[in-house]
Amino acid sequence: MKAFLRSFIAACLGGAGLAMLLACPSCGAADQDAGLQARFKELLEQYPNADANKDGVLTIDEATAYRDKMKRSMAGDAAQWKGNRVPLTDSWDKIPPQELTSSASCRRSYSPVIVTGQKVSGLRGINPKHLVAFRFAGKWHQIPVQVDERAVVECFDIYNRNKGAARGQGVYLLRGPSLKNLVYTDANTFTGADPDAGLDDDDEVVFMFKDAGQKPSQFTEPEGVEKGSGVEIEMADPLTDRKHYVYLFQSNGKLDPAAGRKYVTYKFKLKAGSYKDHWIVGGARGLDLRPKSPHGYKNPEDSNVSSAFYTRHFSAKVICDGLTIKPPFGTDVNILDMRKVLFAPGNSGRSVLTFTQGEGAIIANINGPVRAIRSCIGANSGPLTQFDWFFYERREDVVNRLRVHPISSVVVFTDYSPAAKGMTYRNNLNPDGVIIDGTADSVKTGALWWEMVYGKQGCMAMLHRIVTNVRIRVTSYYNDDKNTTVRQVSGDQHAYGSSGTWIQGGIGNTDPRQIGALELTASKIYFYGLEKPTPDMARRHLAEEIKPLIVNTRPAR
Ligand SMILES: [Ca+2]
Ligand SMILES: [Ca+2]
Ligand SMILES: [Ca+2]
Ligand SMILES: [Ca+2]
Repeated sequence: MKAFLRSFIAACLGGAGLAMLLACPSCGAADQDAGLQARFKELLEQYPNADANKDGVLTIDEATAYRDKMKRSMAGDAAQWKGNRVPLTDSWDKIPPQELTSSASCRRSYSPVIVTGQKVSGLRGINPKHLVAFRFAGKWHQIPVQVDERAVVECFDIYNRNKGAARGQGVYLLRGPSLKNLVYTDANTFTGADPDAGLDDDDEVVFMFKDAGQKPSQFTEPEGVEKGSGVEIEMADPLTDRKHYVYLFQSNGKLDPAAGRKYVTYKFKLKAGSYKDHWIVGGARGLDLRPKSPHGYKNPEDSNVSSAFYTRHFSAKVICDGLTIKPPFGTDVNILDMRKVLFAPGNSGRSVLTFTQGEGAIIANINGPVRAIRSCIGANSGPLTQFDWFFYERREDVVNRLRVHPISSVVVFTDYSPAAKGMTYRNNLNPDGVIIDGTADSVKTGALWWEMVYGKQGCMAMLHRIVTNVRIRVTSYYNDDKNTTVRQVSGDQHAYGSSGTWIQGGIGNTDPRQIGALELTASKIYFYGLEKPTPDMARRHLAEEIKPLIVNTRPAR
């Protein structure tokens, strides 16, 4: 069974190539054809095992034999993973109640409130730059608000319809329109601006919960807003039974929606220059699929996110290699080696390196004032796989949407840097914690709800969530060993507190280009700068997320 899976996965490392191989005609005479020869050369690069006698040349007989073997594998797989579908489940529904703290400590001060345009229909159609927000506390105070426009966009368009895109190792270009997807829009990427320039139903309005206030006993409009435009947002907190209010208005055009604040700043910097002029969608000559240093990254970046509490750094599409926590909660040193994604620890088949070097695009870059968004697409043979980051003042949400042919497993983890030495690592299975010091620890593994790291370098809590209709087995990964023998694949040679979620058990097809595709979305939420680095603090954040605010909207009067 294991050997079978391994061979199947090895074959499936190239979904598009495999389709090509399966379509490969056993055409004896046509091997003189130059186009066919080029195709065989490409197949050989993707499937070195197909070269049965290892002479470096893929013959038609070898390709045909390999194709037939793969066809048998695929048929076996379909039968094996037929029962892979289960009802859509949210891992948070399985968390035992004792993992959640009492409501008394509930504050939600790190978190945003997001409402769609549909919920504020009284403001539908207004210029998003004219949306302003207020809280009432004895009098009106303007608070920062942001509209993030969205639209249903064909992913092939996000890839600029592959204009000028070259093939190459690990590059799996879409062959045409593939998936219409609700995404954040951006005039500076090939996604483009929202075709509906006004505030419409699928756009999002976002502000911070900490900026909410009371309901005024007598409603009068604040200065600078259009008469009768007000919408009351009522937020009922099921953990405290208290109600909180924010009021949205259409401004007369003279108010700044940011209210003079900037909770987070995101500077997307593609080293080559502007995105639309310089981003390489497909392969690039001379670049390795697994570059040994950042100098080999395709589309190198020096992109930064920063708030009063933390910074993040990206060196390329999904290469996140910087995280600092600012004083007084930290020392602003980079505690991150790299955020990693692998089929399994030590397996270099696919990683953030190959995802970066393969086909890819940025869906949208959005820069504050309330939040920043970095939305990317492309993961080799999963060209529709999507990686979204949402950055708030002291919270970050990372959302990974898997859209790929069947894979055996995936591990998503944080590998800390040597500068994280001395920090304590805890999670729901190991609440007493272990020290990140490059010396092995004994930790219990299993499904993760929360993790936490803290030390003088900084402190943060992390929550994990998986929503899927795939029958999976979820466990955790932990490796703290500066002289580890586990191949590190990306980043430096050491494993410092490598920790995260490991999804096993065989993940059936999640590529929506195939009929009956399954779904799997894995998210991680970071909270930066904790008042107390105790398990209760993590449980408090978890309780707040599991019991979200109940948001109601109505005309303000
Ligand atoms: Ca829209
Ligand atoms: Ca719009
Ligand atoms: Ca240790
Ligand atoms: Ca490392």
